[in-house]
Amino acid sequence: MAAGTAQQVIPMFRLLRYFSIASLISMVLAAIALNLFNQLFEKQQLLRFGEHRNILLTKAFSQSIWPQYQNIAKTGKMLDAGALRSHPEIARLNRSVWEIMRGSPTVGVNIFLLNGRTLFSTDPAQIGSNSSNDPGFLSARRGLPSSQIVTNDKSGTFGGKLAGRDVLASYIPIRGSEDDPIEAVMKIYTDVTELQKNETLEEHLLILSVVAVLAVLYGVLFFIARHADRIIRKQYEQQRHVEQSLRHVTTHDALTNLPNRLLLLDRIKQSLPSAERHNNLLAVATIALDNFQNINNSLGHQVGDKVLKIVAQRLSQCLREGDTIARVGGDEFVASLPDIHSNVNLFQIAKKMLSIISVPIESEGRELHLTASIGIALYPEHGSDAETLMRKADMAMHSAKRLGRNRHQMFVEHMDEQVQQQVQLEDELWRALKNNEFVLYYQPVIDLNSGTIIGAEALLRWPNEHGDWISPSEFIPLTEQCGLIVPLSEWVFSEACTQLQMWQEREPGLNDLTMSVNLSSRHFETAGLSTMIASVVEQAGIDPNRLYIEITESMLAGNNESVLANFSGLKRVGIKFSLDDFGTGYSSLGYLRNFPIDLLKIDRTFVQDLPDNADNAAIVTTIIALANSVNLAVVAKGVETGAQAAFLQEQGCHYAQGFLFGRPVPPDEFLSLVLAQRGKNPSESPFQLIPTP
Ligand SMILES: Nc1nc2c(ncn2[C@@H]2O[C@H](COP(=O)(O)OP(=O)(O)OP(=O)(O)O)[C@@H](O)[C@H]2O)c(=O)[nH]1
Ligand SMILES: [Mg+2]
Repeated sequence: MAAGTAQQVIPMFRLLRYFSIASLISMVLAAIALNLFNQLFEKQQLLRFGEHRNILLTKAFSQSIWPQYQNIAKTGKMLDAGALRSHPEIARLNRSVWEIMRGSPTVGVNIFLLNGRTLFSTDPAQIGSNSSNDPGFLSARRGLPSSQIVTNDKSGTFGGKLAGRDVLASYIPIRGSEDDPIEAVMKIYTDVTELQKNETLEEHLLILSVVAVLAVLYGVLFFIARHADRIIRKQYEQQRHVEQSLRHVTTHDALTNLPNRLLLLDRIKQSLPSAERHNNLLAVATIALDNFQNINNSLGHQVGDKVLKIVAQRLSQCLREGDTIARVGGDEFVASLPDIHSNVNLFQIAKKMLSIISVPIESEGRELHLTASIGIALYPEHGSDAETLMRKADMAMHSAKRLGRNRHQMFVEHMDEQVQQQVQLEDELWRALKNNEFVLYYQPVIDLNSGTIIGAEALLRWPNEHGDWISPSEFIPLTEQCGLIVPLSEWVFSEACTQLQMWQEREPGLNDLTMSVNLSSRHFETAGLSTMIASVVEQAGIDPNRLYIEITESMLAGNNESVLANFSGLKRVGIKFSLDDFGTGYSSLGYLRNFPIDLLKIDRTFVQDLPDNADNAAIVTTIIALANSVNLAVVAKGVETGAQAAFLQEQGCHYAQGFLFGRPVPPDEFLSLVLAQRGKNPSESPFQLIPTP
């Protein structure tokens, strides 16, 4: 398996097998070698022993018997074979020889004259025959005794008497003493069959005992080798186990046990050639949970982990054979889907994934509702390598998020640029915060009855490098996505509160001014928000009652625990809440029981056509009446004309903001505006538009 995930397994060294084979071969070779050596050695031994005995025999014969036959030795060469056989001297010699041979293993004797003629033989048939070319005879005639063993004699020597026997034949010169000349050559046949048999038996016994010793040695070594083999096996198993665990750890996600990015890339790489061969599509889908951070923030990391495991299990259920689902980080999963035959097929899988994720998850007695955004890239249309496909699926997923989440989105070419622009903008935003490039403008909020500025709404502004203002609606969603919203919000609160304090320091009479600050929904769901704002207020040294946090209706829906905690925490320290854009959402005051709001802000869309637009007039009238019935103050936004202001005041609206009273301005201008207004006679106030009755 890859990035080296398909690793080679090193085979185990099979000690016992090699030991057994090598030992067996060694034993057989040792037995053969021993046998050969022994045979050679014993034959030599037998030859030496037999020859020595025959030399002694010949010596005795030469000295005691042979001198009696000098006569026939001389005349014998003139006689033919028949005459020799019937010669009385030969008959006497025959008896003498048989006399000597009795009781000994000698089974035959020949006596050759120096010309090679057989003068005498215990086998009469051989008398008179010629052995002048016999190598044994020739050697003996030169004075060198010579012997040879004929095993299992087939020649039928001595008329067949020695057939099948082992015979030692020695040629020995006959002479009176050592220094005398050679007179004849004696050939002595000795039957060594029994001797040979005994030797062979001894030889077998020796081999057997050597083999037995080797077998015992083998047995001892076998036990040692078996023990060593077991240790090797155990170590090998342990090593394999460690390797397998290591391979698993490096290729799988620890939390969900799904393959990780490394293994996924490998699987995609493996599937691509097959997709190319069979002309199939291969899809890579990035599945990212929506707003998963809320779960971590409101219920804790442990619940978040549990949710991730459940999602991993569910996604695995959507897979077909050959598919892979991997967790590649945080709340992001990537599926490799080879063998896709059509887009319809693919969208069915994506829908199945979305629907299985949306099944509520039970956790500690509550139901969690999850959604996800899926981005899909296809081989070969969007890329031909795993990395490109994964990158494009990721872009498509981000696009699905931008389009509202809980959907699947196929990659389309221009996404590349969009995402790059977004990444660049994210970088710029982070840099802007670091370099203090953001600024706050302040828009006056007017008391419609007195016409005085009672407070300011802090509005975030960001000038780009050309000096143009970039609208918060353009960059706030991005700051929420990239996590910048939290530090940015912190900065906004700190800046606005400090500013309020600075105005008051410069003009102590302004200690009744209020400050409204907008809060992002994402930030409202962040644990610890209330502590952060409380400490900012404390550090700035302002009265918490003068700070209004602007939230929207949708932020209160959903019973989010962090929201509840933040809301009550902020209320406890005395900070107030205004409900922004009222009328555009649920328009229900029912949930105000859980969230006691201090101020209601009517959205500009209802104000813009007042008083002529009857529908808007009816809505605004109803909202004001509703608010008054529960003793809620009301601010109308987007007031641009005197007629709008007059209508609102008539309906009982308390406060207003809009271009009629002042655009958002830098802090110094705002201060001048307030001071200018407060310095005037109320009747001259530009905001005292409606004459007091
Ligand atoms: N419980 C848990 N949370 C994790 C883990 N890894 C990352 N996270 C969190 O997962 C969250 C992923 O956040 P994002 O995907 O950026 O944001 P989101 O809230 O899901 O919002 P969108 O994806 O934009 O819809 C972050 O808050 C991470 O801290 C983990 O192993 N366990
Ligand atoms: Mg997410």
